[in-house]
Amino acid sequence: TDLTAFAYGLPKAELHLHLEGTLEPELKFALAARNGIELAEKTVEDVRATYDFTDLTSFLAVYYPAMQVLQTAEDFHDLAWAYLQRAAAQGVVHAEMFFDPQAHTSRGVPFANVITGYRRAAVRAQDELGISAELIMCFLRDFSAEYAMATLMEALPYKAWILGVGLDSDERDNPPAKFAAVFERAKAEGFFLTMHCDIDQVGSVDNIRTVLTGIGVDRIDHGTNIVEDPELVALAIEKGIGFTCCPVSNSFVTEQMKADEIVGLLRQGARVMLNSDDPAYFGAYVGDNYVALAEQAGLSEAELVQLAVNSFEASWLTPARRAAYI
Ligand code: ES4
Ligand code: ZN
Repeated sequence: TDLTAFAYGLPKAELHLHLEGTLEPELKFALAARNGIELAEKTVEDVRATYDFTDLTSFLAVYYPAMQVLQTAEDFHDLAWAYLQRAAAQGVVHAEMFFDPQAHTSRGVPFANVITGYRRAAVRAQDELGISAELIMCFLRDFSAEYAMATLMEALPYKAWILGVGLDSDERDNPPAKFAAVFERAKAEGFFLTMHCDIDQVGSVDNIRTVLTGIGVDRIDHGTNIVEDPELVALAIEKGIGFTCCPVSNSFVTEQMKADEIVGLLRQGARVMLNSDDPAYFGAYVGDNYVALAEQAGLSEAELVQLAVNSFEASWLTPARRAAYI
């Protein structure tokens, strides 16, 4: 349709994308075969039948076990390269991609396999697709702060390949304050900072206040519960904080896209933009998220353009490179 063509054609940055969440069933089977792994599911349909999510917990229970097929640097390369080609087809010209090293090191896969494979795909995207791709290393918040700090230390030799650090996985009982020292060290090392502040969390607005006024993040992932506190919204707008919203993901882990919150923030001038989160699992890449929210909320073309502009303004591109896009 016209809307789809317009949404896909808009040049945009994707800022909230978990590389491990781009594992499509077809690639899962190919990697399993290459690594001699027997999977419980026999067909692509069997795999998709397990995508029956009602909340974050039921999603994570499918997401982590699927990663067993990712072992060699080549596997990580193939995963990221497949994503980058799909993203390019939906108008992505710049991607800042999350990866979860502890989801791999915790099962014995060397950190070096993960980072070298992903980096090779990022470089290839620039060379062959003309899109810039960067990596953001996320800590798994349901592991200890000590393991996060050890992961940060393990990453330092690869600092040039990592633009920032983030925090994901299950937020319940794992608030941002648990990782304050890790993020302070990361900031001192020169990394940009972001953290998930999920929409399904009771008391999420308190976590948002902590990350904005205490830890001092550059962006917030999701974070739309900030609408509960108008003074905090005003502060976020003043600071130019980016909110990496994921409407289709929201509709899987809660009962709705949170369109009112996202669009309300957009119309107040907050730096919100749309992203895909875990597109292989939620069935929607970034352009599809623009289409879904536009259909749900009746967005104008000018508002879709504003979302795309926000994606560059909230990106961690250097000012000179950002200026090339907006
Ligand atoms: C995630 Cl939807 C979501 N929430 C928290 N952590 C995640 N990691 C990958 N997808
Ligand atoms: Zn996410």
